[in-house]
Amino acid sequence: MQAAAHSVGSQKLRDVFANAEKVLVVTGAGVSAESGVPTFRGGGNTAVWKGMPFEVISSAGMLQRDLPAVWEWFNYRRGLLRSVKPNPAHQAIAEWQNQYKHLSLVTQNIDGLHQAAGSRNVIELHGSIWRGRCFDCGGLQALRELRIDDDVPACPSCGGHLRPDVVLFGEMLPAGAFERAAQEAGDCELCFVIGTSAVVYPAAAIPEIARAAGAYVVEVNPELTPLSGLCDEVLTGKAGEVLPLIGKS
Ligand code: BV8
Ligand code: ZN
Repeated sequence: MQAAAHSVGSQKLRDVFANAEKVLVVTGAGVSAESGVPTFRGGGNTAVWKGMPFEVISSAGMLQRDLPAVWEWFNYRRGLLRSVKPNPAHQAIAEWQNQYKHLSLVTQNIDGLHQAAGSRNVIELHGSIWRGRCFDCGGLQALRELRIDDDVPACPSCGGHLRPDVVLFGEMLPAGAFERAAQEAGDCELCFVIGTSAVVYPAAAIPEIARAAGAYVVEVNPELTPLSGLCDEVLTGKAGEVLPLIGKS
């Protein structure tokens, strides 16, 4: 698909984009790639930290075995994120939210860039790198201001150990998050799937639910994914270049 100067996608997409009332946007690490945030899988290899594939360092097992190592991994990533800004893909999605009666945004990303771009009511399926959660009292602690050196940060309310408020492999998603996302998928007329390799579950099931419910499903990704065959339309390209052109005549 050669991106014409002013529009991308089929006439069908332009029609659905113009007339839909209920829209669902599902995003993964690829939507933040143009902001300089490394993806997990791209170019065939998987992110590795100190010799451990990220599914290992970002796992419930590692939290039990070595909490300081988990903090070191997320401190490193939070350090990377301090200097990044939302890109045109995040901005396009935030603008769409003002255009539609009902647009819901479901992300696997923990980087907070959708919110930084102005998106509201973002369903964070896998939590946020900017929050800590207390093992003992369950209290949440904003981490943006918190100076974290190598120790495990303590809960300001009860002194207990904090953990990153992210969903690790082998852990359940935040209460109600998947259910809300599945509800939106079952109701939407148009579903965009942007920058995800669609291999991590249950997140990857959301577009499948939208498809099964009859929504027009559109994938935006420079590479094909296990989901591509299930989509009504695949826009092959970078989200920051493709999204601003969608619906433009
Ligand atoms: C659970 C937070 C149950 C932490 C994350 C069913 C089948 C098989 C396995 C399972 C299954 N059900 C459960 C599992 C196990 C596991 C899983 O799915 N494993 C996978 C690896 C097979 N799932 C879980 O463990 C989940 N929990 O199932 O609990 C349970 C039941 C009972 C009791 C207890 C528990 C929890 C999963 C969540 C884990 N946490 N993140 C952290 O960030 O470290 S997952 C993390 O990885 C991300 O959040 C995201 O979900 C995933 C990475 O995927 P993507 O975001 O898609 O990124 P990726 O790099 O892979 O791809 C980027 C894409 O962008 C590429 O396609 C690329 O081409 C594209 N791209 C690149 N540049 C651009 C672009 N696109 C557009 N524009 C560009 N410029
Ligand atoms: Zn506490």
